[in-house]
Amino acid sequence: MRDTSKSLYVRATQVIPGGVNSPARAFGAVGGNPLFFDRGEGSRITDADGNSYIDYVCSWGPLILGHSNPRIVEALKRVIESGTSFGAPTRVEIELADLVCEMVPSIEMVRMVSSGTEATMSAVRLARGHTGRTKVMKFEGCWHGHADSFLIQAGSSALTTGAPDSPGVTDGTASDTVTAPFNDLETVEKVVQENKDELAAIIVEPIAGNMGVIPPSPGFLQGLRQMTSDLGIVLIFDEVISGFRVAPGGAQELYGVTPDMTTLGKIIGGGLPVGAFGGKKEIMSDISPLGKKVSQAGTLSGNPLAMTAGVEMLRALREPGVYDQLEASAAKLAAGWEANIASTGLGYTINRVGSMMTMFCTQEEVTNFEAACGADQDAFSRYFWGMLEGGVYVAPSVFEAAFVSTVHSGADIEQTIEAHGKALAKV
Ligand code: KE4
Repeated sequence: MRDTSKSLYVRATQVIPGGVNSPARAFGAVGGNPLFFDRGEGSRITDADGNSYIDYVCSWGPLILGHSNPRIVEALKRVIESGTSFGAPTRVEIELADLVCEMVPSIEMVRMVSSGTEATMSAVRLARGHTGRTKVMKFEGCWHGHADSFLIQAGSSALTTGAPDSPGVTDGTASDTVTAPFNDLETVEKVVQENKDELAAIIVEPIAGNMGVIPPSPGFLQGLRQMTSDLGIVLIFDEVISGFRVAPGGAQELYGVTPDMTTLGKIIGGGLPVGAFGGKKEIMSDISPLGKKVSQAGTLSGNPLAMTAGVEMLRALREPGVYDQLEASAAKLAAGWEANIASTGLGYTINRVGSMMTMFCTQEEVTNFEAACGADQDAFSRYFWGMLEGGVYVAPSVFEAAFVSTVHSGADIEQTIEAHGKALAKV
């Protein structure tokens, strides 16, 4: 009997907790069982039941060139027979590091790892080792992966599963993390002053993508930059989502604010496991085996397959016109969604920065975590299933982004707008 998502899910739950290898996929916010997918090609993915969807999850951001990008696939075919991992340096790691440093000038040196979590965890440890200070500030609703220090009022799957302050994180660890509302400089100032001699770093998603998309308010990033410069606090931009997404140089290029360190992931691996942290040479020179020897390591760090995919990805993104195309497609999609919202009178809010966007089922402006949590999640769940019926796969949680790729065609956008209108009618 042919496998279905349902039968695969039943089998998966026997051996994999919740049947998923990441809770973001568990459909916790929308009910029902997760879809299992067999293949992706361009803008479309096909599930185990043979249903095809236009995909806006894009593996949570990496697939800015779509699924099975021919250029990346061909490059991987060329290298895979030369070996998959050596646990020793390879020339392709230098190629990707050169590209990252060229496209993100604030990164003078970069260390490759195998996930965004590793990148952010390592960046904070380095900031602590470099400054000799203990505390880190993060923002309510931001998600920086699942390292203990970040699981305090965290976003993304921590929100979806209702555990923004995760069990298993000790009080000792939690006491070294302070939080403030995103886009609230006044509160940041207050909390910074209360902790200024202990704060090693402020880590921020310069464009929040894990409580839904929330752009920085005018002056917010500039204010963080000023405060951290004045007090010798390391400013870390977590650009795991926004890096190479909203501009070749990420959010720091878009908003003209230069952090001390940047964390990357997703897009730089072209769909393979990757992360990276980098920044000022003065700071990076304290990571082991250099300087203060802040410990950090990884068996598959700089893996030649992930590096090869990343090199092809970034070379493609450097080509003229890519970001103009992404902006045109995303703007057309957003305009169609706005028109649908207007015709239903629902008054829902759309936040968009370039090719990342979220529709919140609320009439309020969404500028922070509290406002995002005020959106109608039941309405979102009905919307999600309505979009699926229309052949469109958006993230199974409002606390995520919809991503437009270079291969979402005009016809895809039109079909998505039509499905969106029908889904709203059922909300
Ligand atoms: P990973 O460890 O999942 O590669 O990256 C962690 C991370 C760090 N920083 C930001 C800004 C991120 O968005 C992420 C991971 N994003 C989530 C979804 N928004 C990944 C999906 C999942 O957890 O399954």
